[in-house]
Amino acid sequence: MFSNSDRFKESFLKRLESMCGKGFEETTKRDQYLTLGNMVREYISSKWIETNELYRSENKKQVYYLSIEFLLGRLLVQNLLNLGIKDVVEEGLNDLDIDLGDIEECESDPALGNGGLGRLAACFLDSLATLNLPGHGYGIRYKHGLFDQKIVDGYQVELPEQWLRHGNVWEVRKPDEAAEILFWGKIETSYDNNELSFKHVGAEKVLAVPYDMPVVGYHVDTVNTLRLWNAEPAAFAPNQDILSYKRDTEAITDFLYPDDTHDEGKILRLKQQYFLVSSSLQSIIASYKKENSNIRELHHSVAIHINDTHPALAVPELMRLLMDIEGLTWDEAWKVTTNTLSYTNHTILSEALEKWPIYLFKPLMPRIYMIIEEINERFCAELWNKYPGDWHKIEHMAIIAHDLVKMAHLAIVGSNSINGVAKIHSDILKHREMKSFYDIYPTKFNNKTNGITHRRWLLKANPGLTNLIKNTIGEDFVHQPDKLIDLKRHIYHPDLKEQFANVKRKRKEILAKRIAEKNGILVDIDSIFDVQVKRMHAYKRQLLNVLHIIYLYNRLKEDVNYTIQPRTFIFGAKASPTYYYAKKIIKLIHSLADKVNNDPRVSKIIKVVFMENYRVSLAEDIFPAADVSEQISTASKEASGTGNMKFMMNGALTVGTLDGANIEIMEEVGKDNIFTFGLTAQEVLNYEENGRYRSMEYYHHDLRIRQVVDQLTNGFFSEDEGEFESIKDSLLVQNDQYFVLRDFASYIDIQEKVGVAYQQRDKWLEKALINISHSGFFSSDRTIQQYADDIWKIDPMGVRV
Ligand code: 9GP
Repeated sequence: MFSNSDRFKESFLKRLESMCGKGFEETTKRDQYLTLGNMVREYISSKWIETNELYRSENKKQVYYLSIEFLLGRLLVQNLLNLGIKDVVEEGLNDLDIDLGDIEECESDPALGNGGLGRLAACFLDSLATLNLPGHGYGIRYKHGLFDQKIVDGYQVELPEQWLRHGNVWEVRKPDEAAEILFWGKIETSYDNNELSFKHVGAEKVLAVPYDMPVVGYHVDTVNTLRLWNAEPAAFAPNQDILSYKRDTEAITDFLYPDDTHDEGKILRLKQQYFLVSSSLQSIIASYKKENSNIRELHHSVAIHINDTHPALAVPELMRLLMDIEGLTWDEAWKVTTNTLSYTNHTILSEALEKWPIYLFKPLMPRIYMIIEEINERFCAELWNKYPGDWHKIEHMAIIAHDLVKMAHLAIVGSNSINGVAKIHSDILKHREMKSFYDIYPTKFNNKTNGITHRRWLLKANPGLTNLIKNTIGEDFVHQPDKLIDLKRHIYHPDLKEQFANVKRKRKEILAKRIAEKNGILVDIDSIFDVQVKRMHAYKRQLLNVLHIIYLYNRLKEDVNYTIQPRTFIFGAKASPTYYYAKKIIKLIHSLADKVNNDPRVSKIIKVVFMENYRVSLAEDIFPAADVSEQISTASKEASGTGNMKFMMNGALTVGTLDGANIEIMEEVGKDNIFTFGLTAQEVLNYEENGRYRSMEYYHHDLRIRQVVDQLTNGFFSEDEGEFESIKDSLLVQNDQYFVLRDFASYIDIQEKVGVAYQQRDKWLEKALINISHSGFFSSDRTIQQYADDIWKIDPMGVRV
């Protein structure tokens, strides 16, 4: 049905009318989207079945990527591209006067994740399938993904996201493969034939029903699987209140990241984590046992990856399944478990390294807690042998300490590989944060610098740039992104520079139009589009960006002769609903935008725009239009960042600290093609250790700083003067934990250099093209190949068509 546009058109019309029961003219865009989506899914099905058959018959090792987040983004156009049928479909639709872009707008943007972590997981799935690697995702089918953000009077308001409201054409429900998960109850221990056995009695049962989604590789036959679990009532025990049981059960998969500031929310998050892990492991073992008889060999056929600490319960759960269900001894089970599991750490921020209070954990998962206790005891005994008498060290490394279960420690002890996500991050893990673990397990630690899929972030998001690159260096980079380096030979060619400038301009026009429609702000296409889009967090320092804008405003007001290259500062960010400081920064950006954009003179030179509801589909419009990429986290705090890579691939220049993958971007493009500033990670860590930083000194000694900080509360903004008091306090009273004032001066300097550099148009274009040429290294294909070779030890299957 997709062999040529006429055949497609014919099948599409027939299907549309029969599916919707109305004539073509009466069908809506949504009818058309659903029809096309169903046709594409059907087309994928045969390849999907073949891939699964191949996996069964070859019985080679497969990897299962367990992640609490998969930030997929829309799938229709990406699937068309990967299947190689986008042109045919687009042509056929055009004949019918239908625009594919309009149809795409009907697809909801599945936001089953928060930010970098979840988007990385989605990029990895795309790369696994494209490299013909047998690798599948396991996650949760949240009924409501990350909230929809509305801005009301400058404040963030959260609305429930509704991606399933109109159904999901890509998923297939598989009730026959449901798994049963047990919570609460107690464990009865007994001796049978000299063997200990454990019986879980009085448990609350939850049914985990899988919904499978196909993951289509680019121009290959491989279609892997993303399995998302849905929580449903299992069996009702007598005396159970059916309604509350149903409500409690379904709540497990209702929301991504329930509010965990109170115990009830914490229990729900723990339930989610165990639910994901138990259902996934049961399913993995069941599928292994279909082709293999010896469970002791599981690790030869299966690798299971723990993405961040959320699925760390895979360690005790795999032990439980191997011992209690499969009958292995502790030692046998431990060998299989540790050889099967690997773990990625994505942050050193202590708030994200989960620790669960025992008083919640133990009653909820009694058997799992018993197993963790045993793992902990054995681990501590090992430590005692190594460091006899060093209680302090043992306490510090223990999995259970101070009435808390430490998930990162559990993941490290139970895995054969622990990796960070950029060189500097992995070094910090090895030599500081996890040093004591590195000392005892030096060979387990390694680095895998993150990557992004160029198929979404270049081919799909920026077809204009993709075509320009194809016309300049051919198509090899499409399959081998490191070939983008070939572009470097052409960067001095005036035609290429002009054409690139045109592509960028067109994308700026598209974004400007969107800004005009959504924000009612008219922006200057010739201004620098200076963009900071990412989650709102103190360490990412959107505040530094804001203070710089206030500084520019002051200069422009104070000195009518002060001229700079016009700039449009664009922000996009969601703040976690209970993170009040982050929400205040959102309000601050809006107040600043009001001030700047309404000043008749200043607004001709700078503008501030906050784009509501930042999400994957919006990002696809933003990255191609950016000139400058703001990556200004406090050095050492951003494990990697992946937005930095997406900007670079679309020819934006980075303004960044020496943090995360910015460092590797600098190594790739050279110091002249990136704007770095600020404290190094070492300097930040030294300050944190020696406590010698005094933000007040910077406030008192630098008049520019004093002025902008005072403006937060002196009536400069039209809000009441207390509105931004907490932000000022964070800088002065709380001694500026993220070194905003310490880096302020060097940020101002580098921003001046950016403005000057932009005016040297020719040189700027060369720098942008150099960035694109070197972005191939940051393809997730490279990252995934490294995981496959070094950690999972899996080989490709299938063939390229
Ligand atoms: O904050 C990191 C970000 O730097 C990294 O790029 C991303 C993917 O590795 O993970 C983020 N971490 C989290 O979202 C939570 O650990």
